[in-house]
Amino acid sequence: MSDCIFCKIIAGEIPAKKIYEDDEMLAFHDVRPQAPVHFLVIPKKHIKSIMDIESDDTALAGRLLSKAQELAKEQGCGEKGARFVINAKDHGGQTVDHLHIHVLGGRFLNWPPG
Ligand code: DGP
Repeated sequence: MSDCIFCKIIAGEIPAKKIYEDDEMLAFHDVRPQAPVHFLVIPKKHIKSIMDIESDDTALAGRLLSKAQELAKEQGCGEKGARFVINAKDHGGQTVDHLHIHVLGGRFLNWPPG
């Protein structure tokens, strides 16, 4: 989508610190990190939110989750763990309307988030 920040990152129109890329997904560091490790895993397909995933997208969603886990381990979170977050729509605190998994780690994270 032409007005989507994450689609612009995928297209290379906005720079990002990428940590992984393949034909269907991209992972990059969050511009406003909330923990020593904070990156996002996104599909290249523009899906607005987890609320908009359709049956054709479920295998892709599984691969996004699997890659998030793999990258979390690569970023040093394998032993102590990490938090995997998907904000959805207004009440979920989603600010960028392109599906993304936050992966946060490198410090203890309180729960509930508030
Ligand atoms: P959410 O609130 O779940 O929609 O989180 C969106 C995240 O995206 C937020 O933590 C900041 C991050 N973000 C927004 N714009 C950019 C950008 O241009 N580059 C990068 N790397 N991250 C961005």
